[in-house]
Amino acid sequence: MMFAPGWARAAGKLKSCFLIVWGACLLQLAAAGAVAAQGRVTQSLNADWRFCKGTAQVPPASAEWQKVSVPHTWNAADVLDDAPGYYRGVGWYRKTLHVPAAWQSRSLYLHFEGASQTAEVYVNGQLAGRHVGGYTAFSVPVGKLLRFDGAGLSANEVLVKVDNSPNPNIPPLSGDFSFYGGIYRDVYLVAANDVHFDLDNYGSGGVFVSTPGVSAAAAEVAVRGTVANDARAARTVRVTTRVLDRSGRTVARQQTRVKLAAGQRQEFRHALGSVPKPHLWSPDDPYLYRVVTTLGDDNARAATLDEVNNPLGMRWFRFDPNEGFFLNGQHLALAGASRHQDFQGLGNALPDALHERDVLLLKQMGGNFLRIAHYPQDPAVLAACDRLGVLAAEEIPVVNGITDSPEFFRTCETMQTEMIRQHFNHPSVIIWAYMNEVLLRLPDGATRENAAGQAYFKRVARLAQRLDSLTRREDPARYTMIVNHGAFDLYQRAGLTAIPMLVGWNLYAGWYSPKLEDFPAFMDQHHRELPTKPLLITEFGADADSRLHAFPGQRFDKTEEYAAQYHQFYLNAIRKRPFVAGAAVWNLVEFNAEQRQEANPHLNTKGLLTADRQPKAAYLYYQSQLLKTPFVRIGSRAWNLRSGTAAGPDSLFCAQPVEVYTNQPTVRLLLNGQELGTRPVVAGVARFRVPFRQGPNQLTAQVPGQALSDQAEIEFLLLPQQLTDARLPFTELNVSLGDQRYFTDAPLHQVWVPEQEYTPGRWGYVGGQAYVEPSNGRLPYGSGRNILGTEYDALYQTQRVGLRQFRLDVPDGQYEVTLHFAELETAPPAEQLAYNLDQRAAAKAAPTAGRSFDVWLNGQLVLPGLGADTYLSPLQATSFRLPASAQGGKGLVLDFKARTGMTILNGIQVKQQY
Ligand code: GCB
Ligand code: CA
Repeated sequence: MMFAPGWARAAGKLKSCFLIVWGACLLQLAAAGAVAAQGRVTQSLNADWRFCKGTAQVPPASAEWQKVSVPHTWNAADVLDDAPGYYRGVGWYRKTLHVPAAWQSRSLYLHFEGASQTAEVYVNGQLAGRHVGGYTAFSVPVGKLLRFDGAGLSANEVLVKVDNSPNPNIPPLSGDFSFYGGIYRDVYLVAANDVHFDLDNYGSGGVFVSTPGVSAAAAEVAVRGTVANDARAARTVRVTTRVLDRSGRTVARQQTRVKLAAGQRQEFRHALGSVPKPHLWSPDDPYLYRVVTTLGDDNARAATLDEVNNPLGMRWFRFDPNEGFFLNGQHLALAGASRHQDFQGLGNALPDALHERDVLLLKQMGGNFLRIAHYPQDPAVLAACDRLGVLAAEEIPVVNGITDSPEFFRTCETMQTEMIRQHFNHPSVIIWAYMNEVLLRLPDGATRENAAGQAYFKRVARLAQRLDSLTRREDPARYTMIVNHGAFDLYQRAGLTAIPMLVGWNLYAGWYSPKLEDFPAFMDQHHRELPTKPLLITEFGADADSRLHAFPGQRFDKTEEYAAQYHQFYLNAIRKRPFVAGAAVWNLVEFNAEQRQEANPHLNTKGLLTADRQPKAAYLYYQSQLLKTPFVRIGSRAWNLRSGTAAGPDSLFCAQPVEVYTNQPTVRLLLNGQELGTRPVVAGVARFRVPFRQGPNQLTAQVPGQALSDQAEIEFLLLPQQLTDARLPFTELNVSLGDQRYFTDAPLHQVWVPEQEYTPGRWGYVGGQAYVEPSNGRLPYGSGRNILGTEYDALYQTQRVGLRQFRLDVPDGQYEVTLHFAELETAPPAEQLAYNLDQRAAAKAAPTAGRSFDVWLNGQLVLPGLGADTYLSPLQATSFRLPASAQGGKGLVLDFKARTGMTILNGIQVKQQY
């Protein structure tokens, strides 16, 4: 017997409920050495596909088919480049299936875990099935289209047309994430017996497990499903459900006989009496039972015709508007994060192991709650939540707005049904949601007040009502939720806070709006005005580019320091309000949003982890607050290459603040073995000032009286205060103008320091002011625009305007000076950042005011007439490297002289050669 290489992988791996089943069947068959297998066979089909981007019709015969394996996306690279937009269109995939003659009598299906966003599956040139929606699984029956020639293996062609073009009838319509195209999750071929559990039920496993009653004393388990008889003869089968504990002992069992006419489908229901003293499932003890449902031939006692395995967690829960969330009768503050499904460099095409790792990283943070947003994710995510004890909310991608068309409504309903049925058997799921910030973008012509607006609110409410009713019908045991942005009255008025069982709020006070204090006020308003409605904080977060640091951080400066401060404020405010059932940080990980203009473009940097999953300070802070085990970590331990200027003319250190995060009462800090003091811990944080020295600095945080400590190795590049200081010979200086932040460039081993004003003996600018983007009220300084032609956007986004000089009183010698420029004034001016940034404002940029200026170096005109007519095109990084010699103790003097408009400088690097 021969199988595709994916065979072993499918068999060995723990997958979602129904995939576990398949694995189990395979193992069983292999052990029995069964050749004429009767049970279900499943092969993963990930290897050896051919792909081409193409036209809407048949793929061009001459097309250069590229060899790929799935998971695959065609957008992994183009969401990262400087060209606005990414390919949204058709892609074709093809693959040869080799099927044995013995499968002719079987029921054969192709199962796709996800293809974005529409798919048409052809087998041997004929349409086998279609699917709409990029985030849910689907199964396509292919048996009738497969060819079986002779006794050996027969080759069959599978062709899949995938399309991620924008489509007004398919959510999401817009959003702050990239809508990657491709077959980006696993694909399987299922060969079931002609009598089998339902394989035509919205891509689900066809068998549904629930726990109608669970208490510490006893649990009732219910199982329902459908048996399908694809055979030409009538059959009578036995359906058996067994509940096994972890040791494999059967704790409950039920069997029924089902009679099926040829071609008939028949439902079955098992109510398994009570399991005494069930081992409960919880985050601390995610104990899983296994529910094995088998189909046996009534005549041949031994043969198993089909088998489906599902995980089972015995738990019960409720939400209370005053007291929050309760699991198994005990209060549990839900705390965690949301997560998108992409990974640095891979787009959304991830191996399961990377999905699982994210859930583990959430667990290791102390999180017990995952908001699976903004769409259903890989079954591996749900399975990991079950196993690790992470409670989950999942939602369909109705984001920012809706289309008022019957087709859009129907697509939403189908997606919701698929999500619920596909992930029904995951005990981790407690909430099904279906809308995110749906009133963020009103349609053209509609306002909050006018008739068009009112009509739109009605239509949105109608869709919400339909999805809510559907969800309660499909799954009466879970809660429904709508997630809103912080416009309380708007959602109230539209009726969207009344429809769902739970209301989620995405709140960004202190980020998109100025005052942190508006956050607690908002929670209190909900509690006051909607006293019967439990609430969750479904989003809050602040961007942090881990290369950027400042003392102190400021709102919107994208430093880790501000983000850490923001999260400390939020967590404390949430904890003071027991009526808040749960909170999920936006986001666990940095994620790609192609249209985002940022310090690090195309990236939403609100992640507590970087896009390659390195923890930022805020992640460590959450660990200190959420983990129950003793914990201590130096907050900025990952910032291990730093710089700064010596504290005074005589000192050989630079003092910078360092935060230590712990759940213990006091912390002692040592620098290179020398004690810096012991500090009390306030709300999880102990604050120190550390006198860093040139070179390696070893920081040790200790909890007095305990064997609990953390160590960080930090290399410090100490800049002399007086540039001729012989004890700290000048080597190089990198300055970001118009900037108050440090920027660490680890790969180049360079640190850019904030600007300063020139004083004799030192370095700095003379005259001018920091650039502030006129149309952007959020940035404290600099521009938010994408700068083309550089990976160092953050540096080019800030600038000093109108400076007269930049001077450095360096010792005599030979130097290399590099000046960096980017024209930040453009027309049209930058768009205001909305929560979702789906505009294409970056596409066109033209200079507003003409500017032209000269740069002189040590009295020589080196850059004449810099301006729009010469080298400075808008939002384009430009730099010039100039040799320079300092002589006669005069240092280096750069003069900036305007011809028209104002002079500018974005960055300067000075390096001593000899
Ligand atoms: C939101 C959205 C989310 C965005 C986030 C942000 O409210 O729900 O999709 O990514 O804000 O970072 O702006
Ligand atoms: Ca997968």
